[in-house]
Amino acid sequence: MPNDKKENPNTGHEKDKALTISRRGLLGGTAGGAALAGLAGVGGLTFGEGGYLLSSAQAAEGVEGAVMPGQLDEYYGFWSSGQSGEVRIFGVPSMRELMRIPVFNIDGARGWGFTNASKRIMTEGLLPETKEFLKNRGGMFMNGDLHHPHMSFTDGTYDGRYIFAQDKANSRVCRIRCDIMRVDKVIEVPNGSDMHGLRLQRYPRTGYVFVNAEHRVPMPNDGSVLEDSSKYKCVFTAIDGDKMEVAWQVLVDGNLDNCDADYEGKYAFSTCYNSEEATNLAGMTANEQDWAVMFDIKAIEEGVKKGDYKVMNGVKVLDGRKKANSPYTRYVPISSSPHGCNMAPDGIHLCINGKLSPTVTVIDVRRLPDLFANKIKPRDVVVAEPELGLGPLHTAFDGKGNAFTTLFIDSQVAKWNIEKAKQAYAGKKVDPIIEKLDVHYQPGHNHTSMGETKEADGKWLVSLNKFSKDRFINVGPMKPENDQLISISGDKMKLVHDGPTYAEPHDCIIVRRDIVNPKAVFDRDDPLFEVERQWAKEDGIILEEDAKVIRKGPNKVRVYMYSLAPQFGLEEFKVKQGDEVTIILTNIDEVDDLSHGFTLGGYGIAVEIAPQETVSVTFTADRPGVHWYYCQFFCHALHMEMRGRMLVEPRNT
Ligand code: K7E
Ligand code: CUA
Repeated sequence: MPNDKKENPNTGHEKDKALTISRRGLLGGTAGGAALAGLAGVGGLTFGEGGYLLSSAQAAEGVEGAVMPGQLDEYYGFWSSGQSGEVRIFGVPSMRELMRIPVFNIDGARGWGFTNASKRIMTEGLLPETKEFLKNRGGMFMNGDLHHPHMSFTDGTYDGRYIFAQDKANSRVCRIRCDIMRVDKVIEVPNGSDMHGLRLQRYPRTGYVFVNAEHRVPMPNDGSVLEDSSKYKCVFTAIDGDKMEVAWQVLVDGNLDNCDADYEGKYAFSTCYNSEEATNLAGMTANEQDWAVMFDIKAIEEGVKKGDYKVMNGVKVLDGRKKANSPYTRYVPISSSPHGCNMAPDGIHLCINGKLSPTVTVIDVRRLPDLFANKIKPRDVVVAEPELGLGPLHTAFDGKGNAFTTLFIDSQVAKWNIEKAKQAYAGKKVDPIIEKLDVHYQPGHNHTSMGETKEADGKWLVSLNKFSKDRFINVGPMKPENDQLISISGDKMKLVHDGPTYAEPHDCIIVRRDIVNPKAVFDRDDPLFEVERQWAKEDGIILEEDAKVIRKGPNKVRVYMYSLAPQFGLEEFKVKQGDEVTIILTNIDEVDDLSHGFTLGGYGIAVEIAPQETVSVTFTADRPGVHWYYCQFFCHALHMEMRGRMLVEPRNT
């Protein structure tokens, strides 16, 4: 490449060949892809045999899990980001972060929180009182705490339709469309505070999205009850994942934490602590016993049919509290403060992770009909309780009868055999623990490839560690987390990768890549921009062709323009100071990966427009003067030139 550089006689600057070629290719047509390739200028890198880039990464070739440049991962990973509020897409086993899906956060690269569609999605499902509260706060929450992303199921395995996740900070649940990897629905869950545990109905399909209110609050939480915590309540919620509406709620004792569901569509489960119903640490950990709560889905559905509920905040709430002697719930005593709740892919064994207790309690869900029929006692559903080490938080499975439990305090993952644990519980002298592997450090969740489905394949285990300490160079007082990849296909667990991540993955899922098939470009009739299509119809505009300013009233204009690399449909448009301006942008490029952006200088507006997508933004043009808009994704050799001016004419001064 250096040899290709020539002096440009006009500027005296070096001009490189790649740029010349791409300009020529581009100015002649819409060869955006070719331009990008040219611009990327693979200078400095050489290709080895087989097309691999020769680099330091070559040392990894042949090493288990190595995904060489040019190779693709076998799995999609969907990572939570905790307090960052988004979902991240990883490649597994390379552990490369591939993309982020903004959800409860604001994202200027993607226009999330800026576009009319994203604002509508983030606000339309909020409760009336929340909308009122947010009125003078920009209309929407700016943060979320997303712990648990899970993909929709059909017949016990992932179906590639949706990912659902919760927001602990502002009690919401979102749905991500996997065909475009964007959020299409967000709802706020009433009657509960701080939605935390979230899992999905596995059979026959999702179906229900189960979510747990973590904190007990008065109901209604309107200030009429404050100090008297005996009046605080907690609910288990089932959301209809198709409609994204709350189907029903069940009042429970204690604090719910994590949840899961069976493989037959009959039961859901939650870990439950703070049976004391206290409000401080000492109180919450006073009892030696808490519970795992079993929910009988069919009984609850019958209860709803019979009208055995109270309507609160528009939602049917059934009483599943212990003292109510409820047909809907059973409380299985577990040592104090259990945390993770994980259903094994065998469809039989439910693992309740002890957290404060060094044990995992294994429940055989085939015994639940007898429990609900009061034929056996609650603890009779327990078939094993292996002691694994300090701080068991979550358990993952290989589909071959083994379980992998994170030990937060010991900084280890314990591999153990479920069958042997049952034998030991029955009194046999066998050790269920197969192996313990150090992880670095303090693991929370772990997850295996396809591990929460009936297609668990026992290949990979990811340990999401809360502390990285000395694993990476020092970046200041705040350090990354450390997500470690462990091979579990052999006899021994093998740690193969350290992956730093930004605050804070709690949970992840690892999905076989053939299940996930997102589109490369939008369909022009995507429901995401139905509103904009309606506007265009009403204004006699063809979105793909027209670039026009339509005045809708003395103070209201709609500006339609398309984008086609490297130009916007309008090089300038004029509005009056104080106008409510809606800009409707349609990216008519059809090339993969050719997103444009629209950033309006000094107006705090930035959006992404993916190929064949239409987006709109609305704002008040209250700053007079010349304001440049420009494309914010490097899309073309003439990307810098992809811009125009908004002229804001002062109003009668
Ligand atoms: Cu264990 Cu929120 Cu799933 Cu964190 S939770 S670790
Ligand atoms: Cu379009 Cu940069």
